[in-house]
Formats: sequence, structure tokens, C-alpha cells
Amino acid sequence: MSVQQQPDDPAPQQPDDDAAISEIRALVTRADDLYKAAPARRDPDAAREPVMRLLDEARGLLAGIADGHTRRSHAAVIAQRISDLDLDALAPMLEPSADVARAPTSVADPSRIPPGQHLTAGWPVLHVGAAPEIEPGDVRLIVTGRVRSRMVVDLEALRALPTTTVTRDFHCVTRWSRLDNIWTGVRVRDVLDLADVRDRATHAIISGHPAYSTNLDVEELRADDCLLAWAHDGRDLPREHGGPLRLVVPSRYGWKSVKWVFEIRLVDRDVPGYWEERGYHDVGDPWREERFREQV
Ligand SMILES: Nc1nc2c(c(=O)[nH]1)N[C@H]1C(S)=C(S)[C@@H](COP(=O)(O)O)O[C@H]1N2
Ligand SMILES: [Mo]
Repeated sequence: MSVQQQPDDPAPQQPDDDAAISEIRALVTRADDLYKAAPARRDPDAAREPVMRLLDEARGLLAGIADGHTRRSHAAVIAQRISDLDLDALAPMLEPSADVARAPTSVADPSRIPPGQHLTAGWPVLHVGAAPEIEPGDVRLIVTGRVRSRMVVDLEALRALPTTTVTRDFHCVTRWSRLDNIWTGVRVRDVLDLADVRDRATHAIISGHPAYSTNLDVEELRADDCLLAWAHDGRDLPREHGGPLRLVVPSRYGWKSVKWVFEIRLVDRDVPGYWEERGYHDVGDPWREERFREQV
């Protein structure tokens, strides 16, 4: 599969962008190193301030990246780290993607908002690594592991299955919620049935580009509103939100909704994914506020 990483803008990337990007990368690496260092492990509160200073500095350099897509991608990388340290500092820095219709921020029924969440009208972009650029014709989804027929399907084959549209709220563990997202795609259940999942399969590891994964139990994957989606609000899914194809798991925090999804691997035990290995909850139900794994 060809996965190229390119800026949005066909114009050549500004040399200034490169300078800002490498400075940001260096600051984020320093922040990570500092946070992982043994003294920081013993006293995370003391580490917080110097790490935040580095991340703040990195954040200040974002304005130096002219290409909007590249800028949001780097903002997302910084945001994810800040969210671990100080959620209040995060909200003002999340840059919503351009050209996406605004979502409601007031609701008649406040019981639609899970505990600890606030509403956002824009659609923040959040992911680790650089967003890949994948042509619709290059999309391949592998369904493998404990299945009777291992499958590799392309987007055309997925679109030939019965299409479903659902309207669902989206809740990110970094505390923003976006209401009334209209997703169009196919039910994961239909794809699982084609692959003929073996009885022993209890969980799945879902992987997305460039190097992301999460775990879900099979029962959740088979829910009516769990989709492999290619459209949002009636338009092709924007690239930075996981286009051409992403997983959508509305009943879980956003980190389970893998963007640029390329593999569903059925397994017979629960295997933590990217964020779960870093302390996020294995289930991640926003209504139960399952943000983090219980401390062991
Ligand atoms: N491939 C991939 N998918 C991903 C992520 C990621 O880092 N890589 N981040 C997750 C997280 S933490 C969230 S909240 C949502 C954000 O989706 P959005 O950028 O469309 O708002 O994508 C999820 N899917
Ligand atoms: Mo998230």
C-alpha cells in the first residue's frame, strides 16, 4: 500500500516550516525525556512545571508553521501531552479543522453530556504522529487473527456492503465532546461476519496508520452503531479526521475510534493498545468516566 506523507498544500513547504517543526520536535522529545526520567517518576508533580514550560514553548512555535494541516498535526502531538498534565491548559489550544460545519454547543437535555466533559462546536484534530495521506483507491483493511477467512478488503468492497448512517455524540478523554456527528459507513459487524469470527475470539486489536492501535471487546465491535466510516456530516471524511476510512465507536472515548484504520485482529484475550499501554482504561466508557486504568 502506498502511504505518502505530504502537506495539504500542493505548494512546496516553507523552509520556515521545517525550522519550526524540528524545533518543536526537539522540545517535545526533551519534555518526554524529562517526564520519563527517574526523579520525575518519583515526583510527577514536580516534573509537571518544567515539562509544561517546554510544551508551552513548543506551542508558541506552532504559529511559525504556515501549512495549516501540518500545524494542526503538530498541535495535536503537543495537545495529547498537555492533556496528561493539565487539562485546563489544553482546551484553548485545540485547533479545530477548517471547513467542518459547527456542532451544537447548547442542548435542551444536559444529561447528554457525560461527567467531566464540555461541548465544543469545532472539531479538534487529535492524533499521534503525522497524518498519512492515503488515496481512497489505496485503502486496504485486513481482518485477521481468530477468523475462519482472513480478509483484505478495499474501500470499494466495503462500500458495496449495506451502508448505515448514524448520528452520535463524540467524547474525547481530553474533555471535549462534539454533538450530533453524522457518520456514514458500514457496520463492523457485517465485516466480521464475512470473516467468520471464531468463537474463541473475545477481543480485537484495531490498528491505524502511522503506528496506532487500540483494544475493544468483540461485543462492542458488533454494536449497531460501531462503523467503519468514510463520511461525516454528509461529506467525505476529511483526511485529518481519518479519511478515507476510520473506525467509529460512539459508546467509547474517542481514542477507540481509530483513524486511518488498516487492521482488525481478533484475539482470545485483551491486549492493550497504544494509549491503554500508557495508562488509559481498557474499556473507556465516557458515562462511567473510565479515563484511566486503575492504579496497580
Ligand atoms: N490512527 C490514529 N487514530 C486515532 C488517534 C491517533 O493518534 N492515531 N487518536 C485518537 C484520539 S485520542 C481521538 S480523541 C480521536 C480524535 O479524532 P479527531 O481527530 O477526528 O477529532 O482519534 C483517535 N484515533
Ligand atoms: Mo482523545
